[in-house]
Amino acid sequence: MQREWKRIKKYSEILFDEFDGIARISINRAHYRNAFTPVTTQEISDALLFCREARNIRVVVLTGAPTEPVEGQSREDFLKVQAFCSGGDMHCKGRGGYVGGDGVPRLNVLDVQKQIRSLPKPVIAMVNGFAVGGGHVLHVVCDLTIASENAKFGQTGPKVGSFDAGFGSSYLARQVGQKRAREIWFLCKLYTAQEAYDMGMVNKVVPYERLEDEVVEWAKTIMKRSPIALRMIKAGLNAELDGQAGIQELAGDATMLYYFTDEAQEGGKAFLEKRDPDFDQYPYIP
Ligand code: 1HA
Repeated sequence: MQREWKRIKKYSEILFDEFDGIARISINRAHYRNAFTPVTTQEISDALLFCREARNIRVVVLTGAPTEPVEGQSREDFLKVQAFCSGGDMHCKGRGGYVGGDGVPRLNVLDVQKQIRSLPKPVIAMVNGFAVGGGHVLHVVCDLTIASENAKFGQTGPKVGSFDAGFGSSYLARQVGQKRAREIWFLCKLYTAQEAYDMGMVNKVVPYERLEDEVVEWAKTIMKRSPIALRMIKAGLNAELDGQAGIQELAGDATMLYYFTDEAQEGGKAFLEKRDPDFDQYPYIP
């Protein structure tokens, strides 16, 4: 089905669109299999910040822009060149990080990973082709992954002089188990969407033409659920892995809920009225 996605904001290396409460962030560098530069990741960060603030956005979808169809190109050949993201752009890999126009080396995709995990809204990776290297890690950190049948998954770091020993390893291992995570990193093989599904790092595999419909259906179902319940579940699942930083997120959400109570309001009111707070009026629930 064709949808009328509305452009939220114009960027140079990503597309940022909205449809019925769903924000879609597409890495738009299809000629390089949607590899990211420091600019791409900075733009994704900016778009995620927008999604955090925007009250009408309930679900975020991360994907890669498709290539332009070439005349005479078969469906099979078209599908072979599609990418979700092929990781850091090797043209900018310098000493100390990926180097943009300002000459400064950065690993700012790590900020994007943290933002995706701490966004209090579900993020779905819509994997339409290669999810490789740092691009693989991006799908790993999303809450859900829906892939098309042509998608290919894998790490390349130890082959190309890189590694992600953070979420790209530890969180991956939570999804596929320690043995599989080590295999993925040690061998640097590519896996089919079905293999990635069987390993537990993909929620569903569908034909390419159905991918967006499937993702939108999942998003619409999610949007029928209680936003605060989803937010708390996401924070709780993260906290289990994220130590103090995870507890901070979950605790922040608990504080937010506490501030909705009369009991919390009484504390502030009493301070401003220069009297002792009367907390006895609020019931203690066993
Ligand atoms: O590990 C990290 C980090 C760790 C910690 C903290 C931050 C990190 C940040 C980033 C990363 C990384 O991402 S390291 C891993 C970087 N990525 C890769 O090693 C993947 C490189 N690409 C590939 O292995 C393959 O291109 C592919 C499996 C995704 C697709 O293969 P295919 O279909 O055979 O296409 P190919 O011919 O290789 O590529 C098509 C075009 O896209 C080529 O350009 P062209 O010769 O047509 O001008 C190719 O150079 C370009 N391209 C593909 N991937 C990248 C790329 N150009 C730059 N960077 C890429 N990553």
